[in-house]
Amino acid sequence: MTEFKFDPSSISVAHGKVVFFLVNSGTTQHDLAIRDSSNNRVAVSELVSAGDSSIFTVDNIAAGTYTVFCTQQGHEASGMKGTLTVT
Ligand SMILES: [Cu+2]
Repeated sequence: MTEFKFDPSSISVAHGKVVFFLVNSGTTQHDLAIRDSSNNRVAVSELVSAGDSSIFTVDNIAAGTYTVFCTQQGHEASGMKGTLTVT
């Protein structure tokens, strides 16, 4: 995570338990939230400070196409989002 993007911005995983290793290589706080195609927020990580890292576990995610985004003000609009494909 940096200002203002996720790298990689496109992620594919198998359904079920998913573990994200979040690394904030930027200069401000970021998080990673997941919303489904109906705009329901499925999960959100803790805030990760600049230079810090965090394990983010989602216990049971169903197959589908999701959007990942940063919930911090203005970050998604600045490009901090991506696609999570769950098969
Ligand atoms: Cu952010």
